[in-house]
Amino acid sequence: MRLLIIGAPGSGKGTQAARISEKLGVPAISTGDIFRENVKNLTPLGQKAKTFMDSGDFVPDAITNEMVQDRLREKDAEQGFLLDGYPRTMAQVDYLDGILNADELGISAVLQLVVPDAELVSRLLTRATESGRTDDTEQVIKHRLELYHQQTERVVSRYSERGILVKANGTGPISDVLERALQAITVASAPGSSARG
Ligand code: B4P
Repeated sequence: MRLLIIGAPGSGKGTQAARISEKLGVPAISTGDIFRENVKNLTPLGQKAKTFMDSGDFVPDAITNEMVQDRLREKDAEQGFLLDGYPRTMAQVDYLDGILNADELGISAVLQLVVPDAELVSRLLTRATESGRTDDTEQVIKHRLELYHQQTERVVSRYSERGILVKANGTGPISDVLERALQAITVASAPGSSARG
């Protein structure tokens, strides 16, 4: 299975990706986590990414695309993967198509987690008090949400046009969201499925 999980910051992508990947036996690959790991280890990639992340901007496509391509070439991703937080721009959509088309592979399903903006802000402000993430301040959260609406919603529309998008309500207890997400993925990736949104 080759799956994507898309949602606004705070929609629970990371939370659900870990659980879905465990259930389905494919690695969860989070671009945000890879960047944060690099920032923590002071690698050249981390040094390039840090300024963008701290201000809530996207890391430039060229850097992000190359990093994803390298990660998808690792052995554990051969049989499938769950990409969390990528693609977020139309250029990234095209790049991912190029990587997959070269190996004659397709995307099984794209799961969008839907959560109202007010709840997103409140979740991230709660996380800010616990995690110390430098991009969880009120002003930066607002900017990350704007970028999501401006750029990533176009990505969502593109996958919807292709008929591989499924939506799940991302509010309520984490276990309920997981159940809805797994159900949506199962329906979407069934052969001949027409229940796609
Ligand atoms: P990410 O790490 O992807 O950060 P995010 O979009 O804010 O989502 P995150 O994973 O943190 O939150 P989640 O929805 O899981 O990216 C960080 C930065 O990296 C970006 O701003 C950008 O600079 C860079 N980057 C990453 N990918 C990139 C790309 N493709 N191109 C360019 N730049 C890129 O939400 C989790 C929170 O919600 C948690 O606090 C959790 O406890 C809570 N939560 C989850 N489910 C809940 C529920 N049901 N109820 C209540 N709370 C819940």
